This record gives sequence, C-alpha cells and structure tokens, in this order.
Amino acid sequence: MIDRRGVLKGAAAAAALPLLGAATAADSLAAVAASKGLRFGSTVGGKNFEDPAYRALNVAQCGLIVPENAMKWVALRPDAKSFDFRAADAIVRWAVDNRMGVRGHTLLWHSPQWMPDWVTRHDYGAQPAREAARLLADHVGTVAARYAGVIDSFDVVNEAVDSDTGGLRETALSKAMGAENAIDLAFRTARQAAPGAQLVYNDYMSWQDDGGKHRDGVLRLLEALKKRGTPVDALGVQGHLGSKYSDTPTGLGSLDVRAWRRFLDDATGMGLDLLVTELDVHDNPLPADFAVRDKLVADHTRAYLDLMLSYPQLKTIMCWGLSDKYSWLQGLRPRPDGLPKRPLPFDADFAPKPMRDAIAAAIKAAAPR
Ligand code: 9MR
Repeated sequence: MIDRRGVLKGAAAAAALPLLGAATAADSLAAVAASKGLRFGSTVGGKNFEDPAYRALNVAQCGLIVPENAMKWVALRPDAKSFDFRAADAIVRWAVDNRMGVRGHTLLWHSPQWMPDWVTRHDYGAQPAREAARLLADHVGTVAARYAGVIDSFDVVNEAVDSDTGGLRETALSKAMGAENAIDLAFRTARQAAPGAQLVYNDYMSWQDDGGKHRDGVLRLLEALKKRGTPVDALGVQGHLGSKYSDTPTGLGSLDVRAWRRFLDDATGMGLDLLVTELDVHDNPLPADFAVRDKLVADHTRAYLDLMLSYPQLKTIMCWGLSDKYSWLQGLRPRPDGLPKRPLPFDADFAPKPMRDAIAAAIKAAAPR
C-alpha cells in the first residue's frame, strides 16, 4: 500500500488533502480555485510525464493530478493474475512529493473497446458470473486499497452508458455477471477498500441538443444505483466540449442549456456532488487564426464553467491536460487545414491562453464553497 507518509520520506503528511501543491504559483489556477474552496487540476502520463518543463507547469498550476492512462486496466493488467503498478506509482509519488492530491481513473471502464483483450479471451469456466465477480472484485479491491492512503476520489465506473441508445454497454465481465451487478460490485468493493474516498460515476454526457438519450440513460443508471443503495457519491462530468458535434455552423455544437440544467438538477437532487473531470474544447472546425479561435474556445469555456459553478455541489475542476502540445485531441480527427488544435489553457510552448483566463475568471465569479 502506498500512503502519503510513506512516499513523503518522513515529512509530516497532510491529514486532509491539500487544495494546493507545494510549488503552486501564487496566481495559479489552483490558488484561484483554493480561494473559493475548489480544487483545480489536470491529467498527466506517458510522453508528457517525461517532460520536466511540463511536469513543472503542472506543479505550478495544479492542486490535484489524475493519471491519464496509467490506472486503466490496460495499463495495470498484463494478464488475469498480475498487476504492473510502475507507471501509476511514479505519478502518484511525484504528485505526493509535490503535495498535490491525486484522483484515480478508472477502476472499471465499462466499455468493451477499452478493456484489455485478455478480459474477453479469459476462461470464465462453469460458473461465469462467479468468475467475473472474482476478477472484478480482485482488480477494484487491489487498486483501491493500494492507493487508499493517497487518492481521495476515484472514478469507479467510467462511461457505462451507450451515448447513442442510453442503454448500458456490455463488456465480457457484464456478459458473464450482468451489467448492474458489475457496476454495483465495483462501487461496493471500492467503498470497502478505500472507505474514505469519494466514489464517482464518470461520463461524457453534455449539453448538446441531441444528447438527450445519453443524459437520460445516465440519470436512469444513477437512480437505479441510489435505489439499490450502491455507494456512489458524485457524478463526474467529463466536459469534452465540442468533441462530438464540432461540425455545426458555430463549430461548437447546438446547445440545449435548459435540458442540461434539468439534468444537473436531477443528478444533484439525488444528493450527488459534481466534478468537472476532463475539461477541453475540441476546436476542429473553428477558424485557423489563433486569436479568433482562442477567443471562441475561451468564451465557450467561460459559459460552460459559469453554468457548472452555479451548482455549489461542484468542488473540483480538472482539465484533460494543460498544454495543447499534449492533448489527446491532436490525435483524433485532424483539422481540415492540418493546423494543430488549441483545446487547453496553455499553448504548445506552455504560455497561457485566453482559456486560462476564462477558467480563472469563472472561478473568481463563483460563490465560495
Ligand atoms: O486521453 C486518453 C488517451 O490518451 C487514451 O488513448 C484513451 C484510451 O485509453 O483515453 C483518453 O482519455 C479518455 C478518458 O480516459 C475517459 N474519457 C475520455 C478521454 C478522452 O478520450
């Protein structure tokens, strides 16, 4: 097990998770957030984690870190028997050394595309439901217990709802034991292994006008979890803005803000907290000119965060990366003009962009938590 004390090399460990890292810049996004009782952070991992300047940018700006890929099954699980914690541990140690909090992502990515192939090939034997439950509980219990001393918020289940139909997705695990059972078991095992941690259902439903099926499906899932007494504490709203719908005339989709508010009202009405877990803006069809594009991205971010921050249940804002240089969106659909995308608060040279100011301004305008 990894704990704050152990990895802090004898320094007094903070009992409660800090809002700020040790080297946080005074005017950083984390400091602005902390002044309102909010946590601000970002994701790291892989190539970007090997870049010392990028690590420094994260230490300066973030109070909270989430491994981008290193805690997924594909990274942790070479096979059904073993765990490889090296990459995840390195990120957690670095975050703790710099007095940053850590979120865990994700104990169960309930989507067949993103589970390791061996999970499908696995021999579930004569009692498949039992073997699937054993495998799942072993995974969630082992990972949650290992990081329970450091991580105070886990994306327990990620993207279980099919965004096209609103129904639950199926994985090899859920085919063997039932989707509801798999989701419940993940939450219950996480609660047992990391009793102090916030347990989050995380998904990419958003405010687009044709996102109704996804939103309704997520609400149905959350209601069912609550009804069964499954320990879910919060809804993670990923906030990949514009990503699926970026071919409309505005470039950023047609929105249904009323439906989005109704959705958030319903989720918070169930007693759930909210987190923005993966904020970025896909600027695929926006104009080439950087200044024009950056302003549109910043305005969109501001409008989104103003709405989200009007909910006092929102206490955490995470970007999915800080710099355009390392955004996952660079590898998605290329812009028609072939230019790099500008979805994040800092540019490829780590200089602040208007989106960074928009995030700070939205937080400054929000009520304290
Ligand atoms: O940014 C992540 C990218 O590097 C990975 O290749 C991909 C598949 O593991 O996942 C990306 O992160 C996703 C996150 O885990 C869940 N929500 C959507 C994110 C963007 O696709």
